[in-house]
Amino acid sequence: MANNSYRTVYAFAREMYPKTVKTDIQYGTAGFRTRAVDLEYVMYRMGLLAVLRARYKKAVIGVMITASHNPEPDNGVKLVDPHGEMLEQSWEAWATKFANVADNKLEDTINELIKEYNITNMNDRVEILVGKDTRPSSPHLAKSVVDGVLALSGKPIDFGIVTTPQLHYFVKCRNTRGAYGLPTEDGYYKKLTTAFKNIRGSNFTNGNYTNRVIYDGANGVGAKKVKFLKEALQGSLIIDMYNDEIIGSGKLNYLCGADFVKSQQKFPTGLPVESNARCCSVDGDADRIVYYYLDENNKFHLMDGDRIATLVAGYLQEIVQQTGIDLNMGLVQTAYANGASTEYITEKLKVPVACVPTGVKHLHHKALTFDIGVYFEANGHGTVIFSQETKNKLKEAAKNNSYSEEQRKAIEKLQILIDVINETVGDAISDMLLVETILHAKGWNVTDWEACYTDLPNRLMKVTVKDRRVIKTKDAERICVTPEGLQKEINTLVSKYSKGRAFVRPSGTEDIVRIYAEASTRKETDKLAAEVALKVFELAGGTGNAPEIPQ
Ligand code: 16G
Ligand code: MG
Repeated sequence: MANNSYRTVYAFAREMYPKTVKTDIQYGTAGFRTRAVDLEYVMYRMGLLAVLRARYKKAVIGVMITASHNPEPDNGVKLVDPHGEMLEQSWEAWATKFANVADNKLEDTINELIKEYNITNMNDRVEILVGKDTRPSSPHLAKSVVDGVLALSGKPIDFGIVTTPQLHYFVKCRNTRGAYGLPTEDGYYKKLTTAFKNIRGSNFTNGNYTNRVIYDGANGVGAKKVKFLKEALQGSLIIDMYNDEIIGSGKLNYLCGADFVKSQQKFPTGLPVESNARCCSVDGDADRIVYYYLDENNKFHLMDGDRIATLVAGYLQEIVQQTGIDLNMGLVQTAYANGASTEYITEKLKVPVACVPTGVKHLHHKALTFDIGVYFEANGHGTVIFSQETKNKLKEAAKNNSYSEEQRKAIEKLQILIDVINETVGDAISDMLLVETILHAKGWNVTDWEACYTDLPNRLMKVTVKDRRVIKTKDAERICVTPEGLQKEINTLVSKYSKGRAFVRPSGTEDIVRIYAEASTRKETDKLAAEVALKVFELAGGTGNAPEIPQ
């Protein structure tokens, strides 16, 4: 298949994008992520791969340049599949292979892929949508992707600076020929805000709910884009924005943003201190959101992805019941979900919960098995997916006179609500509009929301080991299979504590083992986490200083 017309690929690779790094990198849970200076040839090769993927799928493919919540010297890239979802797992291995082959083996690798998938339409001018976040390194890395696309005669369409979920949305719009929405930024704001304003009606406040939120843009694309969102919202929601320095400020994600707030459990820098005011933070590419507030004593209260998940699932459950249509709804979480949230949602709200391994693709995949699948990671990444059958059922029912007026109102509401949601992937902007819609409907302020259940104290720790691959897990990462004996030790430790739970797993993004623990008190939780960490250190080849057990 390598004919003369593809000579440019290899010339480019040799002259302009030579492989500059010897060590291999891996297409992980969120694509490639490393120092921006090491990514040029990787970007070029992802441009090539995107064209091949698009020809194989006979569809538009996306390439997003971002390193999400990582600090500014880093950057990264991930591919977006035709329905706007993450790249299919079997192609992750190809991405890894493409990134790591020597320059003089690139041609062979391309041919190998073409052969394996029997790609015969190598002349199709497939469209590749390219998006990037606000990092100073992003524009020139985007150029490398574009060169890769052009080298294989694909058609790059550069969307400029967009959020990750916006790019996912554009890909889906393009592939559904506009049925999902207009594939433009304006189309995106219009779809979301029209639905939002429609549900909210003319009463912007309700009960304890006030329509103002303090918003931390993490000095990234989430700040840049909210300006447009605000215009489209026409005062129905007042977004007071902070941390909105855009390019070149060097402060992206620094002491602010969703990852900082969630992992440090702290109020971010740059926001005004106002007791009981509803605040939210997004991450560097705006695909995660967490809420929080400071109480009268300046105590920090976090409303993370679990809280959002329970709020959303609970509300949808209510509406679904009002419609009188039989729809099965489920919530998908990971082992990191706070035990109290799982208990609340299963016992109180009676919504079934599924647990899957960490990583958006696993959650998304499982959510697809329900009529309405809600998924959220504790870190604030999540969305809701409605099956096509569900959408059809709602459409039919809306026209069916045998439903009562009340039922039809609920059906209509649910249909509009679907348009507030970006179903392709977790989307901070869309999730914010969804949370605000539900709080408004319930007439809740942030403390009413928090009162649903009380989180169990929890602790995250990390341990460095010689080779993190010695840790193997099963049962959605809740059970550790190797090294032998470790799980038994964890069980013994956990059994000493009331409401104790702990698990360990190798990180997919860093060279470490992660430990999670929860128990009924803060002191017990810290102790349990450290004890488990020490066992990992002892049995899994820990390096450096052994974890200390607090007394
Ligand atoms: C990536 C994942 C995120 C996951 C995190 C876990 C995507 C888009 N992102 O950021 O879902 O929570 O990795 O990191 O899948 P870890 O494996 O280092 O704990
Ligand atoms: Mg992100």
